[in-house]
Amino acid sequence: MSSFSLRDGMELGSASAAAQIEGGEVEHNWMDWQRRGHIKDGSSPARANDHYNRWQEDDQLMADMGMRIARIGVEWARIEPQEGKFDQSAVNHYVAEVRWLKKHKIKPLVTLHHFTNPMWFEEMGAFEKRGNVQYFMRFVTKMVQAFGKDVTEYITINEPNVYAMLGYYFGWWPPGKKRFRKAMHVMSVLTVAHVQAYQLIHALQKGIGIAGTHVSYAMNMQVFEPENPHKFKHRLLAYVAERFFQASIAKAMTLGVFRWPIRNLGKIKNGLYCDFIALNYYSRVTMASMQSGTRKGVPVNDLGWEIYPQGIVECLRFLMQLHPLPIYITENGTCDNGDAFRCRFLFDHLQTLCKSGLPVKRYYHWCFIDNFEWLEGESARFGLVHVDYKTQKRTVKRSGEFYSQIIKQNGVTEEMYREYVEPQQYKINAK
Ligand code: IFM
Repeated sequence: MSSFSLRDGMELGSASAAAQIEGGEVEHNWMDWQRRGHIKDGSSPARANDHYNRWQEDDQLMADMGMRIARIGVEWARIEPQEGKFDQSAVNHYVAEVRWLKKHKIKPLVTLHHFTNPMWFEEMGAFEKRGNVQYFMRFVTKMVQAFGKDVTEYITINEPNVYAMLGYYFGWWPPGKKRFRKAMHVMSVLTVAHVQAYQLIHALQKGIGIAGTHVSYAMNMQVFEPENPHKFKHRLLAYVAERFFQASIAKAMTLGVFRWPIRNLGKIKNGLYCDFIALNYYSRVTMASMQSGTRKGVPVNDLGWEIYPQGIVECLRFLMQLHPLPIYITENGTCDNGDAFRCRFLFDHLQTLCKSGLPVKRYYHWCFIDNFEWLEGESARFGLVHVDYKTQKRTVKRSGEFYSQIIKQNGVTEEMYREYVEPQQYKINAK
C-alpha cells in the first residue's frame, strides 16, 4: 500500500535535546568529554546550532512546517552552573521558549535530563551515588515551579539505559568507565531518580491546582536477535542483552517491579510510574558476542544501523504488555547525511505505526535540525532541516517538506508517495 492516514488524533512533531542544539561553552560532562578529544570528527557542542540564540527562528520554522507538538530539553548545567546557585536568566530563557511555543499552538513536552550533567554533579559521582538523587530533585523542583501551568508534559530522564551502558559499561561516553556492575548500579539509581521525579512533579503540580500533568521516562529500545538462531550461545546472548539493556529497567521504571540486575535502592513500591509510554526507537541488532552486530543484506543508515520499521511495533508491544497506556514515540529517525532515504524511512515507520492498531497519540521525529550527535559530532545528520554549521543557515530538506505535507494532509496520499518515497531506496549492508 502506498498511502495511509494518520490515526485519529495522532500528532506529529519533532524532538531535540538542549546540549545537541544550543551551542555555548557550557560546563557539562559532554563539553569536558569533547575537550578530552573524544569526539570523532573533532567538533564541539559549543557550536552546534546556536539554538540558544536562534530558538525563535527555529521554533517559527517548526510552526511553519505545521508542527503542533515539540519535545524540547532544558540544560541543567546552564540553569545550575554551580551547586545550589541557579541562573535565573537561564530559567527565564526556557520559560520564554515554552510560552512562545504555546502562543504559536505548539504543545511542549519537556525533557529534564538528556545525557548531560553539570560538571559539579559529574565530579561528585553523578548517578553513581544514590545520595546524589537529591540534587536532581532540587533541579526538577526549580524547573517545574518555574514552568507552572505552561508545561503539563514531562520526560524525567532520557534513555537511562543508553546513559548507563555507554558511559559505565562500554566506556565510550563520559565518564568512560567500563564496569558491568557499575552500569547496573547506575541504572538502579536512575530508577530511583525517575520514580522520585515522577512523584515530585505530580505533587508540585497538584500543589498549585494544575490537573492533568503527564509524566514518563523515554526508553530507548532495540530489537535483539541471535545472529544465528540455531546457536544456543547467540540465543542466550540476545536474551541477556535484551534483559540487561532494556527489559529489566523498563519494568522497574514503569511498575516498580525489580528483577536482576536492577535493584530497588529506593524502597519503591509496586505501582505505576508513568502516564504514557515514551519510546525512542531506531534499530534492530544481532548478537553473537557481547557487542551487537547488523545482519548482512539488510537496509542500513549512514551509521550502519539496520532500518527495521516493524521493530517499532515489536518494542511497543513489550511496553504495552507491561502496562497499556497511550503511546508517544518520543524519538524515531535516522542518520541520512544526503537526505537520500529519510522520506522512505518516515513513510515506512509511520505506516507501520498507523496500521498496528496500537494507540499511538504522538510521533516526535528525531530530529528537527541536524545537530551535535554525541560521539559522532557534526558528522551524523538526523535533521529534517539542514544546517550549514559555518553560517548557521537553516534549509528545510526534502524530507522536511514531506513531513510537513504529512502533517497538513493527515497522512500520505498516492501522489505524495510517488513524489517523495518511490524515488528513494535504502542502502544495503554489504558487510
Ligand atoms: O541523538 C540521539 C539522542 O540524543 C538520543 N537518542 C538517539 C539519538 C540518535 O542517536
